[in-house]
Amino acid sequence: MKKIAAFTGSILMVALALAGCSKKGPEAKGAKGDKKVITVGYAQVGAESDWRLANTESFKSTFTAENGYKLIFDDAQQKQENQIKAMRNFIQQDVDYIVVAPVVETGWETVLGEAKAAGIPVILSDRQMKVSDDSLYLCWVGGNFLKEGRDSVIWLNDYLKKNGRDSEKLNVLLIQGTIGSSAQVGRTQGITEGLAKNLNYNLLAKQTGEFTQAKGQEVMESFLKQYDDIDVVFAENDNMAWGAVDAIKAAGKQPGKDIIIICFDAVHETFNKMMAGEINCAVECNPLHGPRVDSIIKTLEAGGTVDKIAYVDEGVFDEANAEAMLPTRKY
Ligand code: GYE
Repeated sequence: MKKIAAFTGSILMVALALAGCSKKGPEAKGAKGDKKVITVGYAQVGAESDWRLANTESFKSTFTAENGYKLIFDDAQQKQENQIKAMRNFIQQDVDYIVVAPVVETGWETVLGEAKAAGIPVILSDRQMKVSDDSLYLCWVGGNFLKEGRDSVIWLNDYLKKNGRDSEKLNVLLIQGTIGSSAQVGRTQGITEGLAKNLNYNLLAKQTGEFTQAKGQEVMESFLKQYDDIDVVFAENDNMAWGAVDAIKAAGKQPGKDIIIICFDAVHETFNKMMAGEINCAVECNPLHGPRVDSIIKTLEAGGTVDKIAYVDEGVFDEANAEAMLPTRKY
């Protein structure tokens, strides 16, 4: 049985809808005394970045048989149509929960409606969806991308001040993530709004690097051909920043010195690059959502309530604290 009784607040409506549609009875629990195995289908974005690999690992190591789960994992290779197909497969297999990290924000109503009609709760993790009716999904847990974007510019403001460069005019470039993903939308908004508050910042251009290292490098190469005076590069994830670092070196410039590099995620390799002085700042985005989704499901199974939206706490790291922080980092 879908344990969806006793929801409160904004979740009440979806609980009622799901409970009404639920087609499984207590008999689904198996023989008396048996512990029910919970089947979870995870529609993952892809394997585009180190953050994503850490996220996949977090789900695979959490949703194990020992922990009472059967995990059906699907890699959508960064394509929404593949994710929708995966969700339909999960519905057909009558899983207990669907978990999705939606590649983009929009276009989910139909498949969410199908899950709802089948009585299967949908939990969003990592990226968000923008849907006309929020009761189509149960809840979401992930990073606060708008705040991450804002934090990155706050770091830049402080850094320039500390280095006596706060009255300098600076040319800025932005390498964006997958266009239309909530990680891109939030970070771009936070960055561009932050930059617009200071007339010294001149945003020359922004272009997507699809959250991959290869694309990030390509975009940086073309930026370097177009502009000879680049002061700051924001890359909306670590891997694109690594690609940018390589492109800058190949162009005979020093990343982190000639050009300030700021990125998002803060996985181990970025700490190494901050310690080597090639990346200046990394705004944290925590990928370890497996245990968070596990705890949501356990709460629901016990008849409890969960928050509709839950943001994870995230920090900001830079050259000054990278070495001290690295041993404490889990990804
Ligand atoms: O920053 C990036 C990944 O959605 C927060 O997706 C996630 C982003 C992350 O590919 O590295």
